[in-house]
Amino acid sequence: MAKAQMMFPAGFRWGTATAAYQVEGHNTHSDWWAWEQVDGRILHNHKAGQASNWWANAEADLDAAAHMGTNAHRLSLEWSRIEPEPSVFDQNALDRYRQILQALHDRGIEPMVTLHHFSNPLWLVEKGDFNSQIVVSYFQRYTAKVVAALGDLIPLWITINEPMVYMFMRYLVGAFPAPQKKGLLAGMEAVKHMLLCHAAAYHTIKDSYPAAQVGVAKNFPVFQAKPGSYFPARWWAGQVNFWFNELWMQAMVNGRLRTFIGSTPIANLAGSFDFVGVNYYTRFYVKFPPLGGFYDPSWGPEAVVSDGHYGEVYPAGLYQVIQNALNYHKPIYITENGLPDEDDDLRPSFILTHLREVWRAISFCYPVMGYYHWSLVDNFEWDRGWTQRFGLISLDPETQARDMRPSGRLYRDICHLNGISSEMAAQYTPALLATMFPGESPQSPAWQG
Ligand code: IFM
Repeated sequence: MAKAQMMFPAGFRWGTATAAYQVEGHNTHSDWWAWEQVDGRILHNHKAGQASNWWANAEADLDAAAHMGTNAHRLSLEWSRIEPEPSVFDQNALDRYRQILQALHDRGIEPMVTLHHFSNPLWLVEKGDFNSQIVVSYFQRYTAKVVAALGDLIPLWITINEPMVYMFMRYLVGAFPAPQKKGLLAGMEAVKHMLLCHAAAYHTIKDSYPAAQVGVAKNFPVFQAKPGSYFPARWWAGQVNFWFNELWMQAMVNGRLRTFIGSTPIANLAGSFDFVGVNYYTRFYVKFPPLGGFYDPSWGPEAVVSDGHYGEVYPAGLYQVIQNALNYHKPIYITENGLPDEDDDLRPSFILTHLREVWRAISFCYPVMGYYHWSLVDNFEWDRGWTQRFGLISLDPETQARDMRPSGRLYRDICHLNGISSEMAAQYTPALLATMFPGESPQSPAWQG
């Protein structure tokens, strides 16, 4: 039977991704935990609570990840667990992380570990966290502790997750736990301090483990002016793209941060990344003039939009951001890609169409080393609480009952094949078969033979 296949290179990382606060549960020393307690901040006043219960039993989901045939997983460490009070490091927490990392290795799953994923120890917030340069020495000390305790188990590191999303949601939108100072200037100052933290962590890791690969997971939305827009709108979309997508990357390349009036050097930053971590979700039509919101959520009649108006499903954008990432001349990992889709009616085709873009990039010899689907299991989605379900495995946070979604079974088939196939399209998303694999059908002679 000759069914069409798009095969990936041997050793390609088939991964899933999670973050500590979103799955572990009971991170009571985190700024998010305190933030959630006030009504009106999280949609429907949802609480993380025990989340996906990973602190007690990550192993259950890791078994499922192994059963799926994944060979990579991206997870994060919760700083507020490791250092619940300034200078007080919790050995039990480090031991538990060691257990989880070992559990990954034991299942043939390579860990990629994020040091900072949107959550701060409460004590750090009291000291001004990213508003103050003081954060850099604290972040370096935390990193050094993690490197000493866990470094032998971590081949791939992410220092900071989605720094520009973090800046935007926290300093400009105000939907993430409040910093001491808000607004654009404070936000830009925070970006500078995040870059300094990144550089300090990069060198701390490399000093002990020169072969470790260290990067940042950067969210790269596609920003566009609405089709048919005039020059000012297109110019503005370019500006948004520069400040949100390029600024951080250029700083890591050049060691200089562009400001509104020039640029400022950042010590030890130039060249401090070994790969580009791409988080890709969607395309935004940028509003011009930017009044009453920065993007236009009327996606157009053909657009497929995921739950809760999270965003347009736009697979071609993944290819575009991979092409842009080539500018940095480093290996590329798709460190997050996924969508909220509780009833799983979009996810199977989302996965196949996005992976086709990855395959297309690889077939042009673009160095894409792995794909980490967000997420392995439903988890606490920050300000949107439990309303958005990203998991290949569904979760009832009350009972902790889990069920593999059809997309989880599809991902299992993909990992086992090391590719995507017309047979998968026929089985999981028949409507896609003709467009993705023209001429292929279960009725065709090739499938009968
Ligand atoms: O859940 C988040 C994750 O923490 C960061 N990237 C986007 C995901 C989906 O919104």
